[in-house]
Amino acid sequence: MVSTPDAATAGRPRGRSAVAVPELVEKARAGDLRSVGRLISLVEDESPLLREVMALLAPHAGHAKVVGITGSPGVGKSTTTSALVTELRRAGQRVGVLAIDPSSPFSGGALLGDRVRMGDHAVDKDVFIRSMAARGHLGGLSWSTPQALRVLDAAGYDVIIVETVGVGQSEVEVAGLADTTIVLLAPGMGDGIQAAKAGILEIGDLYVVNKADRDGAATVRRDLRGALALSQRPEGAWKPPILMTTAQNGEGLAEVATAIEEHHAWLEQTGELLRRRTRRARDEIEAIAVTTLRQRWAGLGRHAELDGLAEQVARGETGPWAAADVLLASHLE
Ligand SMILES: Nc1nc2c(ncn2[C@@H]2O[C@H](COP(=O)(O)OP(=O)(O)OP(=O)(O)O)[C@@H](O)[C@H]2O)c(=O)[nH]1
Ligand SMILES: [Mg+2]
Repeated sequence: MVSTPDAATAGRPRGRSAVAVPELVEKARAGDLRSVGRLISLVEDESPLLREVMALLAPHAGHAKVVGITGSPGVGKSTTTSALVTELRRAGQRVGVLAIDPSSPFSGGALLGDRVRMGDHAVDKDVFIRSMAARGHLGGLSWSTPQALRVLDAAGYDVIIVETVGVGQSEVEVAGLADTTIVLLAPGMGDGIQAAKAGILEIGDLYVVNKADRDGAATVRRDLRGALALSQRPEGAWKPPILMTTAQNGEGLAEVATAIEEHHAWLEQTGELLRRRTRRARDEIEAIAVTTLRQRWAGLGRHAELDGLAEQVARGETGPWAAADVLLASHLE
């Protein structure tokens, strides 16, 4: 048997010329963790190969349940994620985890602590864990995350957990990416009304008060229940439950897994699942389109055009809207 050149190059370390996309996609779909990792690296590297990768993956995606976990630093997101993975594995589910740090331009290193906390699952071939920096992406979180999700979805993971470090706006952003958003709170994290921050009362499908072993957990739950009762949700909307966990020893995580199932069933019954996924796809398309456009005029030797227009606007020779029209017209063909 003579091995084909494609098969020989597909397993090599990163490097554009060494990548044979169809083989890589096949291997990833067959459960090869290294290939899955390489596809996610293509997302991180904003590789031009993504056009082909996403086209090949698209028919195989749409099966995974996407669960977002958000909350202030230190509430126990990583510990909860790890405990939830344990719970889901017990039920035989294959699980992907994406830990995203929207504030960090660094990949991996910034979230090294998370990897250590996820150590329990390091040898489980049905668990894929990856830290991803949202980097200085022109398109930000909405550019990279849906594409990384598609990789894991098409690779056959039943549940994908997206953990984001909560920094203001990103909490709301991640809610737009997930089917089910879990907002995590904990006692001893500053004032009791942390829930009112960053629109957290609107985005949660499940609320989890973690560190239930600590004093003050019941107070956090009570305050949250009061705040949620006051917040406006439309008629017939999902009523988010409040659950208590001690992630450190896995207590309460079975209930969280059940609540995720219940919420997912509700999403399917009401048609909200398709609506959410359509919204996610819409953001993704927009992010790719805008990024592509910016790349075009920032491309080699194309800066000159924007610079020239900028000078004209600065001199008062033309207005910024007319200049933008010129720029768009020359890049949209
Ligand atoms: N007492 C107690 N401590 C916990 C519990 N869950 C997590 N912790 C501890 O809380 C600290 C923070 O946990 P992490 O899981 O790293 O929290 P995080 O939200 O991922 O933190 P960042 O990623 O830095 O935002 C760690 O020291 C955990 O051991 C719990 O249920 N009870
Ligand atoms: Mg963490």
